[in-house]
Amino acid sequence: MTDRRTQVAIIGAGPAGLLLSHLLAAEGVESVVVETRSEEYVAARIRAGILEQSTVDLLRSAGLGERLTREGDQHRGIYLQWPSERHHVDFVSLTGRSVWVYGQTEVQKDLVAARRSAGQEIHYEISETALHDLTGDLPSVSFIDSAGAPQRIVADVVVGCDGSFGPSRNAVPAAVRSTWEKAYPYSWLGILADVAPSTDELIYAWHPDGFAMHSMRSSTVSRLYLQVPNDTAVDDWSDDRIWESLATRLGHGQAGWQLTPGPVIEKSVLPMRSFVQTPMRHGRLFLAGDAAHIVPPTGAKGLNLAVADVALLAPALVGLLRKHDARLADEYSDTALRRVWRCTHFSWWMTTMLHPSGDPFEEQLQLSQLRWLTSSEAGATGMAENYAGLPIGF
Ligand code: RFL
Ligand code: PHB
Repeated sequence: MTDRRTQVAIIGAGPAGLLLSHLLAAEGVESVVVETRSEEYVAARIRAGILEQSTVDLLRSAGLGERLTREGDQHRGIYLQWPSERHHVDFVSLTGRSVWVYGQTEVQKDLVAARRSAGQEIHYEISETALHDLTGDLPSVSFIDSAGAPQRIVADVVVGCDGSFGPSRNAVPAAVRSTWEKAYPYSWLGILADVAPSTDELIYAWHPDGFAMHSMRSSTVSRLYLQVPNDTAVDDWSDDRIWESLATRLGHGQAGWQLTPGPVIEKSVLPMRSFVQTPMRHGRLFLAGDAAHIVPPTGAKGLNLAVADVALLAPALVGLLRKHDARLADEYSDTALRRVWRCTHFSWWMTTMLHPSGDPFEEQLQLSQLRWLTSSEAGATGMAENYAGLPIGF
């Protein structure tokens, strides 16, 4: 077993883990990152597409905004629609804040490039990650490296940025942790298509057949989703069937608008759930991002929430490790959870408003809510404030 001593051991090289190592390095705090997957696999995973204003501001101020500014597409708002109606909700005029279309794959590539040029130590393709001595002064993370050799990182602090399936959250003893969870009775079938988007901004569509959404990655690549039953097999949906359903749900009563189909590059089914684990700190273990909370994708919050956690955690760890000031670290869990619960509520609210449940009473309430949101400035402003994102530290 080889021991390596560092200040912060970070488990997971997704956006939360890499951004944390980047922000810590900028303040002179050393970290080592470990990751089960390969660098290529992590960078190719197709996930989030929308960045909030505060995420963009943070990435820019951290020196990660150059390509985002060049290639990202700033959107003023979104379209909300239901049969025969389509309304634009303009976040900029309502709140002065906007959102950006810039894929998580691109954020990940920018982070990898920045960490590589800074010489960040990252161990990819590791296995058997285990956390030790989390309530002592010298916690550690052991693992088997890509060459099969046992390794151990001994640190002042361990941060679990290992997403929904990593070991960190379960390293908090059951007697100490609380979890809240909700599964939804539907999933999303998502496609990435090599075709120019048929819309200038995202469309969220309520339809009696199920929710549909038109998003995008660039001026030539579209991302679209369909509500499907849980346990749907992706092979049951041919490309033709997907495009027909999208055209029906997105085009219903939209005179003069057409969905342009194109070659499907990727196709997958995503289950939806809400999950929160508290506290986000146990001894010298801190949790950030999907390791501590999961939201259904309807509100576009997951990646933004991971970034917001790290934006709080980095100064907290700098205070703890460089200035011997534990105040922000002690407040981290409570402060982060305020935003986590706000985003958990917003994601649940967007999800339950837009996915017809089959219950006729509930469906009338959904439509009533959509009409109110798109006709009342007060309603639209509440949605805009949550979607475009509350300031870091909210
Ligand atoms: P990640 O990205 O899952 O990274 C965790 C990393 O930890 C590694 N890992 C381990 N490493 C070492 N040892 C172990 N034992 C490990 N176990 C796991 C994993 O391999 C992985 O690399 O978590 P992080 O960094 O917290 O980032 C969270 C975001 O990835 C996630 O919230 C978003 O993708 C959610 N999300 C969206 N968020 C948005 O803000 N806007 C969106 O538009 C949006 N759309 C989406 C989404 C997620 C989706 N899927 C597939 C879940 C759309 C989709 C379809
Ligand atoms: C996406 O582009 O993948 C995306 C956008 C907005 C969402 C969810 C996913 O709410």
